[in-house]
Amino acid sequence: MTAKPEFIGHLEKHGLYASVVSVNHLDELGAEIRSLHDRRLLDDAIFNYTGTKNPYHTPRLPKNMPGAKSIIVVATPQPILRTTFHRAGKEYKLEVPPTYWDTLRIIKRARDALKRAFLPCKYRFLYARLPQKLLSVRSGLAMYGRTNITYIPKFGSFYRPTAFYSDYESPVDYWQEKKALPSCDKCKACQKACPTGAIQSDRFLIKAHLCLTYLNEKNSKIHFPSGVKDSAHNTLIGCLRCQKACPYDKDVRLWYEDRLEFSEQETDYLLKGKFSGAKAKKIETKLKRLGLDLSSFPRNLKVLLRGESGKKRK
Ligand code: B12
Ligand code: SF4
Ligand code: SF4
Repeated sequence: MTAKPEFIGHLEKHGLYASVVSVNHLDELGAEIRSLHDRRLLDDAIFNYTGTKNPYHTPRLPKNMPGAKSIIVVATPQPILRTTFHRAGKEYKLEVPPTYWDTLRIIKRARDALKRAFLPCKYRFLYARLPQKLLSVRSGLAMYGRTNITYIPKFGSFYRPTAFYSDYESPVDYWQEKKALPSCDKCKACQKACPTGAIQSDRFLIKAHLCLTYLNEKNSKIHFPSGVKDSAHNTLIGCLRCQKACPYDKDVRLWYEDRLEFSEQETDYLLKGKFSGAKAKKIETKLKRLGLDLSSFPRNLKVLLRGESGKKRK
């Protein structure tokens, strides 16, 4: 058996996890997602989620690295971000799930770690837009849960996968069959916790167009469907219900980083939803540190605070 490439152990010493596959699998990665869409198992809105220009399911080798040899995927563990809003004399701690924030910093950290791991060789690492979960699982780095989110040892689903094309030719190609978490056979925790019925018992592939994240990442002008209860909302963007319910996330579900506070005036401003000029720019700069922008305000904050004050009245 070929030994594990040294760079993987080097990254682990710095708290990052990695795997590598041959670039020859690039087409297979995209084709697998496209075939779900062709078979009408994947909604158009999800298939086209990142736009129709360079979509994640039709990856192409970058023009400036035509001789790429491998695709390396790096997993960076990330906690939940907790931020504080002040409203009518009360303090509300609201959450932003892992992977929404510090994206550029995480990509840079992963690339820098790779560069260091290969020294004195100077390989190149170019950011790759492709199906990141599928790559993580096909490379053996992660496993799928029935949530359709992917899980690594120790950090569960609390990690961001980042893929790079590289001119490094790996002696090992970790490409393999997809694996599900061993407990998914008997467990229904995520399905029970899902507030919108996106996780179904008769199929592994979720109905992603029902997922709350799909609904609350849309522009604030778009209302939530009437069937979505106030109690469904649990984070400023996205949703953490299925992740918090999963036994594979038991060691990380209370892993938080506290970041920023919004005064009564700032909270009121965000809830009014009339954004323009310097004030809007200033608050948007602040929101960026949470991985947010003004597009999902006031809707998401309004509905979340409504649910939170409801809870306090009980
Ligand atoms: C489109 C998209 C969404 C859509 C659709 C989600 C979905 N499930 O497809 C929406 C907006 C709903 C969404 C939501 C979220 N997303 Co999102 N999303 C993406 C994006 C752009 C593409 C995902 C994709 O490929 N979808 C297409 C489907 C078909 O792919 P798939 O889910 O991998 O499908 C596989 C499984 O179903 C599996 N499968 C099917 N049957 C079976 C049977 C068995 C036995 C097995 C083993 C497997 C298996 O095979 C399928 C592929 O062939 C990626 C970024 C990227 N470029 O990859 C981020 C990404 C996947 N999202 C991410 C995250 C974190 C989320 C949220 C958790 C955010 C949140 N906290 O709210 C939620 C989770 C929702 C959920 N339960 O999936 C992370 C995942 C990190 C991780 N640890 O896995 C990514 C990688 C972004 C990132 N870089 O951080 N997302
Ligand atoms: S993120 Fe929320 S809405 Fe989406 S599948 Fe998980 S629990 Fe359901
Ligand atoms: S909650 Fe249970 S069924 Fe859902 S992903 Fe986790 S182990 Fe699998």
